[in-house]
Amino acid sequence: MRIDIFTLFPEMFRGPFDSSIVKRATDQGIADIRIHNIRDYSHDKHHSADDYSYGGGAGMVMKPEPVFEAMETIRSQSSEMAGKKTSTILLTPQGRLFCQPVAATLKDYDWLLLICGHYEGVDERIREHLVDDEISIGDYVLTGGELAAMVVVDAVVRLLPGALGSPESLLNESHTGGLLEYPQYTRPEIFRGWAVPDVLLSGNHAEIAKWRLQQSLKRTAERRPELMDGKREE
Ligand code: 6GU
Repeated sequence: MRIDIFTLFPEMFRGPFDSSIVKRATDQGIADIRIHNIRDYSHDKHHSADDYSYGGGAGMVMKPEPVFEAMETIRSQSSEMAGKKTSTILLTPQGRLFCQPVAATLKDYDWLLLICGHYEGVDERIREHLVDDEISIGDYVLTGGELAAMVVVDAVVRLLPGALGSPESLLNESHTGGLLEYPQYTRPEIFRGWAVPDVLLSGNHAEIAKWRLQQSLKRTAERRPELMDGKREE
């Protein structure tokens, strides 16, 4: 998967993409992530990327020209991606809510172009004429779309074939089947007097699976009741 990120703060991406699963995926060639500074595509004296809002009011708006030029430059330099399944996504608090099914849909794309919105907003013509999709990662306001882009990239890249050591680890994790994950234990069997549940030591795989499903249902019902609709142990 090729991922191009357009941002006013490219330095923010160094740490998160240089560690853990995303780093391994890029090292292995599973993901090709490229960061572009929108300001490099602004040609006035100060390389400005924002301007006042028509109609007045507080807050600056991201100008269309540098964003369009950055996007068009990268697209025209990427003829190898012509005809590939592509989505251009704006990260904005006004976008549709990101969740595991959205991540699972995005993993099937060959090329994601992510625009990190900033300041008080972006010129509406970016939305109308450059972008296919708008995503928010939750109902709170971040300074910019950069952290949201990192969240989306992390959640999508770990779903790519080969990104995780063992693909089975995707099967039982929280949100995959629409439920939260069951409690997990590792050694020691007794830690400070607190014992691992007997069933997990029983070797009875059917009983263990049943216990885990019960625990997932209980935990989801208690913590995230809105996820429960229609989910009951048969
Ligand atoms: Cl994508 N951007 C900003 N600025 N704030 C957010 C967000 C995105 N998602 C949640 N809050």
